[in-house]
Amino acid sequence: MHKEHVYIGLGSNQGDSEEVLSQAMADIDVLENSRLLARSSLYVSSPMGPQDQPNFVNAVCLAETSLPPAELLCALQDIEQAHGRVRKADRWGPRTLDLDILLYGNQHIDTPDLTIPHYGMADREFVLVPLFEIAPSMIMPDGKPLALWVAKCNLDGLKRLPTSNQR
Ligand code: ROI
Repeated sequence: MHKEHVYIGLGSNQGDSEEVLSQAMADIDVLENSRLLARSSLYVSSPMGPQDQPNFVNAVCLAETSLPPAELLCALQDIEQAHGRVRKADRWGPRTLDLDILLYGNQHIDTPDLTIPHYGMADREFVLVPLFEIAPSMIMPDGKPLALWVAKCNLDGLKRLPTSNQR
């Protein structure tokens, strides 16, 4: 069966975020017709958007899957739900678990539900740095090396958690 490589961004700032992210990556590993290939370290990041919310824990993982993008999105939303995510009108508020498809093979997708490559990647250090950790030689959809995107982002609010915190 044909499989695509998919990079998924994970974020949480409610509950035991480190545990939630580790569990979510284990959940992705057991999705049907899918397998986890790599996981970044966990990072603590100051919130982008409204500042009156807790710091986030972020990570990126690489999986291979034969689920088409829309089915993968549904499966990831199921994982979000299982971790108590309640979708609120407040798009920028705190969340127990946020899973974003960053890249799906080299496909470009633009539907009401799904924009791939993920629209916010370029200015999110909490996505680019963990992505760089597991894909240091990646060329981005604009043809530029990921390393160049990382070099341009502000790393001030970002801290890699020590390995002892990685579960
Ligand atoms: N800020 C950080 N640092 N990490 C996130 O995952 C994140 N997710 C969000 C908003 C509220 C935009 N801010 C974030 O959805």
